[in-house]
Amino acid sequence: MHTSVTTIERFILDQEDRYPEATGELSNLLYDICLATKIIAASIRRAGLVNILGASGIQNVQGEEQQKLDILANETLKNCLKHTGRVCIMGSEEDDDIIPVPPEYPVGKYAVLFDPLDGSSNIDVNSAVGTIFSIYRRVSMHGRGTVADVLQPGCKQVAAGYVMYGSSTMLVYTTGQGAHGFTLDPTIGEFLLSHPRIITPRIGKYYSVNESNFPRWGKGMQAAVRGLKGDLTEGLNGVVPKNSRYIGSLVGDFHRNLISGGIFLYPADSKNQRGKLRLLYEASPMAFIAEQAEGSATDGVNRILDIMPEMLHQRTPLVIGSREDVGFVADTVRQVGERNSGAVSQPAL
Ligand code: P6P
Repeated sequence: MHTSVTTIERFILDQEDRYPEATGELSNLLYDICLATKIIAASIRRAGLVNILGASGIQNVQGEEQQKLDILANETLKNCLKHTGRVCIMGSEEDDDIIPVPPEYPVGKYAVLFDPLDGSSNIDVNSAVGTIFSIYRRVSMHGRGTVADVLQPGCKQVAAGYVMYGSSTMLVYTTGQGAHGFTLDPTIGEFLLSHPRIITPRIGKYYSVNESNFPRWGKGMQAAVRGLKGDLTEGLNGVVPKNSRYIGSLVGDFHRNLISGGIFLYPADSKNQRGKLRLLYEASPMAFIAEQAEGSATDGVNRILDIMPEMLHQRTPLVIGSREDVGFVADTVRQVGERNSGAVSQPAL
């Protein structure tokens, strides 16, 4: 029986055909990233068998204990991208500074940022981890790429995506023509189209947040999360009470909510004044995907994709997922802010 399977390569080409001016470079860059994530997936599947579990004894720029798989994922992505002539500069959660293309290789017109293995603290307990990537067209006019090529607002992304290494390996990406999901068939080593044009429900079933931080949030965020649970003690309007789901891995929590409907929150708090998650290689790519799936993403109040980055590892509060739920949080934060001390213009605490 003929099965109409669409490989990601075929899908990317079909999308490219809609742009007569397309040169195929972005398509090839997306293939390069797919190859890197297949290699990472294979390593993760064997992690329990080969001695690549556990900490490396090295700390990354975030001051976080680098897991061996973090390093392997980071080196795999850099090795799959640096020689292609499609990239002018890279940025990674695992590298202190921007990553130039080695002088022996040509440079191209794209800047690529990535979190090579997000949620890596979950590796040793075999919980979902993922790779997140974000692609911009360079803004520098010539030569080897510069930091300006990566410090662009999320609305300038030309593509973004993530790979979740979960019960199956799934890739979700967008180039601004919707968000589409592919599942890796390990028997043939191909990502096959499994979730064309993902649309996230306007109202979600779940809310995902680390509630142990509740005492450190601002009053507005505390009221909003109470409202998500149907607790209307604030006298504000609420939403249909949601179930709590939180696995401590952005990719895993985001993906569940994207498919089923839900809201993920990592607010700023009195300890993390700018929030914990990073703007360029976590919040912005996920925000691009969320908006392409008819969801939305804010820092609690302001649209993530409008934030102008100032630093490579800049952090941001993040509220992302089902459009009406994200809107409820923003409205609640504003109402509480106006009630307590005048109009709110700063990110929600
Ligand atoms: P917490 C993983 O370390 C991560 O960067 C995200 O993947 C995840 O959403 C968040 O941190 C979890 O943070 O403070 O709840 O453990």
